Amino acid sequence: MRSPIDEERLKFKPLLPRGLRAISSLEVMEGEATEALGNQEKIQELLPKTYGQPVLRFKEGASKTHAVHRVGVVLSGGQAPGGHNVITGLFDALKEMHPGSRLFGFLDGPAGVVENRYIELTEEMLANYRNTGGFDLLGSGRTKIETPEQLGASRKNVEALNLSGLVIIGGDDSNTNAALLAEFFESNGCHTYVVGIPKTIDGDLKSVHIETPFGFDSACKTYAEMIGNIERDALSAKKYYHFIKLMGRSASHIALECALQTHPNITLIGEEVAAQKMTLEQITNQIADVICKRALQGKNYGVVLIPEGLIEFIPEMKLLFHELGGTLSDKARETFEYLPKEIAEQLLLDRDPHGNVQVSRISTEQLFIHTVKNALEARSDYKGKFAPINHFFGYEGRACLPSNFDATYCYSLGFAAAVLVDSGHTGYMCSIHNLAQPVEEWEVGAIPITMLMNMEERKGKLKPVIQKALIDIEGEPFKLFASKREGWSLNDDYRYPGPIQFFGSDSLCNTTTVTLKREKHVLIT
Ligand code: FBP
Repeated sequence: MRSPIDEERLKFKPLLPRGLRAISSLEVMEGEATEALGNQEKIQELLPKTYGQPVLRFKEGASKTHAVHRVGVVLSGGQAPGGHNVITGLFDALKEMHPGSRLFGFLDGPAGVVENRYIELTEEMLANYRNTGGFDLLGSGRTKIETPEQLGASRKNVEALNLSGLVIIGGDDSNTNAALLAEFFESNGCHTYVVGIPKTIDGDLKSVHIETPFGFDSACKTYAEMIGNIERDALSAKKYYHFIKLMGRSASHIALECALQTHPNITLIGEEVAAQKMTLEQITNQIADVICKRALQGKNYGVVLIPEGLIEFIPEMKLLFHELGGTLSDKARETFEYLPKEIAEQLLLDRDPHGNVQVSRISTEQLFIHTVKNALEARSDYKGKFAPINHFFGYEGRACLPSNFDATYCYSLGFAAAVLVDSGHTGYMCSIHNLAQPVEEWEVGAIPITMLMNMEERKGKLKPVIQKALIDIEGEPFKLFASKREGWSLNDDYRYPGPIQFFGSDSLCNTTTVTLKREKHVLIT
């Protein structure tokens, strides 16, 4: 049985940007030719058919009739709030262009495409998933499509279904899959156009053209609510230090956004640690210094945010990850032996199918509790009481009800994907601009996925992949944080954002992240 809030959310009708409302008369305009982010020659050599395609913008034109389409859709990688709305947007747009069009959902992520597991999606089925969180409509997975067998099987399956389009909803790794499939289909005379949708709570799939991936807004709001609650508890009980690890496999966007929303005492940022080449000992001392200063004020409590990806940015840990699985150098061995046993064991876990370290399974917050405790014990001038509690806020934020922003953004992304399939574009990712402005003013188009790619080492080999967008420590969001953090470390200037709001004024319900607003120079302090 549905909860009352689920019932209400099913009735929510996302607005469409002005530029998507007349979907039957949209024209796709080609802009400038593009280049890959890095290793241009190699990416062009590996993806010759889809490389260098132009940026696209949608524009209202003359009304036209549309072909019947059969389109496949797949949810890929980690859950992110709003995924179901991409699917409902895609479905509604296809039906609006031609009521005879049909949508098929592949099950359990890219594996469903390779293994030909799918269901047909109908209005009745989707009626229960509008504006809901999670990826449970189809399930998800992290299969990397790269071998000739996987590529061949995918082609056979989309051809057997006679698909004119395949829409892949995913993060950097899943959209790398989309780029490889688009190239393979084009090179082999397969007429299924592949379109990518930018998704990830981590916030690291972005560029000049992709202002934010979907899911980041809702996930950060969920974590910020929980952090605010903990801050208030800390301030009430005045006896615990809360060490909170936050998701964000590589980039620290989530930690930065949550800090801007909640003003905790300490927030570590992986990109800054990397830029300053800070060692484990230096980071530990930085935290211990704040704890000592607060103890002098009689404050033996506080909140510390730790991005899960931080661990890979610490130089000695980076070296260790690089050498694990082979012979360890003296330096790497020394680091390994220094770690508490359970953390050292977590480091030995298998990597995911894309070669990423599974940082969500490494208790970095416990590592810092351990090192900070030792550091404080060694300080003769520290007279405070250190009672730490560890938390991990990760999976809690990935399947929540999407905020109005994500529900609306995703619905529009689904519409944009339908336009791309209809206009015969492949190897593209939908891109919507002006997202910090009201929905009516959003501008819709697409960019070739190759534009986001470079060559990186994965499982010991150089591969063409989408480059993760890390925090720019010269950028506006970080600069705002840097200007405030000293004050937040000592004066408990906590903020309590409360739960995501769906009903009420625009400032409560329809505002997006501080990160996006600062990046787009929408003034806020
Ligand atoms: P995506 O990049 O696929 O969106 O997933 C990101 C993420 O949520 C990370 O924040 C986290 O480290 C990882 O997924 C956890 O992966 P898994 O779901 O496989 O445990």
